This record gives sequence, structure tokens and C-alpha cells, in this order.
Amino acid sequence: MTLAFVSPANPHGLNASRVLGSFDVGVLSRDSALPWPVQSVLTPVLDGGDAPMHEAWLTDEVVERGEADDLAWCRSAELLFGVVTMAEADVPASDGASALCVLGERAYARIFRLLDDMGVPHLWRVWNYIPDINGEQAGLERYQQFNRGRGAAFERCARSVTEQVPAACALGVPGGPLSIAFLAGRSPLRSVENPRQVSAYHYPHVYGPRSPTFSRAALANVGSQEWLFVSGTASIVGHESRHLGDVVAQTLESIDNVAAVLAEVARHSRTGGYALEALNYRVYLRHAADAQAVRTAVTGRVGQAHVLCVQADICRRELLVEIEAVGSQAC
Ligand code: 3EB
Repeated sequence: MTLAFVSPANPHGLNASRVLGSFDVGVLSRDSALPWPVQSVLTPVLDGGDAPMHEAWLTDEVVERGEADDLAWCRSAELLFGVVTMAEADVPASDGASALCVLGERAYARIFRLLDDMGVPHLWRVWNYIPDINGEQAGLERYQQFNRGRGAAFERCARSVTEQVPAACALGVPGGPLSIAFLAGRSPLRSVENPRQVSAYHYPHVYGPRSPTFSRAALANVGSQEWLFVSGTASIVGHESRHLGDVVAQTLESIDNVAAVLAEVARHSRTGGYALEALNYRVYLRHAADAQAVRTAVTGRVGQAHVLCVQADICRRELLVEIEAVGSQAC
């Protein structure tokens, strides 16, 4: 039993019997006609001449797929990948909760119900793409509205909000629906925190009434492989944003945070740990014009590692860059 992460030039060329799901980055392609769940995110790709990028999760197990209005999923015996897509337009706000808050709760409750139904209960990694993430609504930033809904769903579905929470990212996209992709497993994850940062689920309430529900990284085993998912990582030390207005300094601080997570991962890993150079990176930049400077700063630290740069809004207005990574090793 194996899991693989690939970046195909053309996802239509993949062997469908092996694909759990894929990402179309840089294009909103809801009619891609691919037979598996696709998360399409409207974050312009900043390298390779604006061509959309594709990434896919593959397995060598037999897969089964299903689809409902707002959810597409694909499972093997041990793994489950899915994408929830929900538009705010038809959702009435209620009890001071915005449509986005309601949708965030609905989306996560939907995911947890599927995980329970499928007997694949452990949520390992979540990709959250939120339209207008820094916008203000009902007196609260939309990212904070999302956090309220997400946290409420974890509680309503009797999930811990501090123990073994998934690795995640949360980025702003210019338009389209709320889009949440997830990878879950039958075996539990081992979540990892960063000693340089306050755990996000313990952020003080100056950042919003409900702290975000994610861990800094997650380790999970698939057959004889160990997978590492490093969450979106920004220029935050303790709980405070650092290097305001300086995108290169924010980038280097973010990489220092990834390195600190890797040092912590090495203590939990069954493989001896991961080098910065051994991971595959997605870098989100608030300003497309920063791409060259950020890429130079990142490659100076991660060497030949694969780095995809895309434009997206980060969940705090002052943050200019967020870096996530994935890796695996035999164990
Ligand atoms: C941070 O460290 C930066 O809300 O799921 C990174 C990864 C961030 C995940 C989330 C938010 C999330 O707080 C933002």
C-alpha cells in the first residue's frame, strides 16, 4: 500500500484507477471532466508563465468514488480524499453568524460525517480556500468567521480542538466558492507543534473569538511509508506577526519556522527525520511582484527542492508570505 504525490503536466494523462484526487492551481475549472475529486483554486501561478499547475495524490490500492451536490470523494481501504465546494450566495446568516461561518461549520460537519460513514476517521491534512479572506463582515474579519464555523463543527462532531488536529492551510482566493480539500486515513496522525510558536488553537483572542483548529504538522503512516504534512507556515513568532512590510525577512522567518517544525518532527518520526531540502513546497505570496525575491530567498534555504509559487491572500493582513510542504520516507 502506497501513497504518492505527483505534479503531472496534464492530469488527463494519469491512470484513473490510481488517482485519489488532484489540484488545479491557477484556474477555476469546475468542468474539468476528471473522474476524481478535483480542488481547483484560483491562485495565479507565479512561475512557468502563468500556466495552471496540477498536483495529484495517487495510490496503488483499489479505489471507489462518490459524488453529492457539494462533495466529491475517493477512497481506498486506508485512505480518503475529498473536496467540499460550497457557495455563500444561498446561505442565510443567522444569530449574528455570517454565511461564511455557517458554511464553514456545514463543510466541516459534512467532512466528519463522511469520515464516520466511511470508517476512515482520522483527518490528516486540510486545504482551505476562502474567498475574500481578509474582508470584513458582521464586524468580524471573514477568516475569523470561518474559524468560528470550523471550531463549532469540530465541537459539534465531538472532535478534539487541541489533540491530533489536522495539518492545514487557509488562503484567500479572489472569488468562487468556499473550497475545502482533505486527506484522511484509517490510522491516526501524530500532530507536531512548533516550539517557536504558540499553538494556533491556543492563539489569544485578540486574533478572533475562536482560535483556528490546526496543528503545525502531521505525521501519518501509509503501509511502509511515513508521510509528513507541514501546515501553512508564516512569519509568526510566539503569536505575533514579525517583519511587517519586509517580504524577504518574512520568508526567512517562515523557513526558520519550518526548520523548527522539522526539528520537532525528528523527535516524533519513525524515519529519523526530514531535511529542508527533501520536501516539496507550495509558497503563497500576497503580492505577485515579490515572486522573484521570495523564490531566491526560499531556494537559498531549501536548495534543489521543488518550489511552486502562487499568489494568494494570507489570513492576517500584514502577512506577505506563507509556506507549506509535504514529504515522505520509507520506514
Ligand atoms: C498561522 O500560522 C498562519 O487556519 O487552517 C496557517 C495554516 C494559517 C493554517 C488555518 C492558518 C491556517 O496562523 C495562518
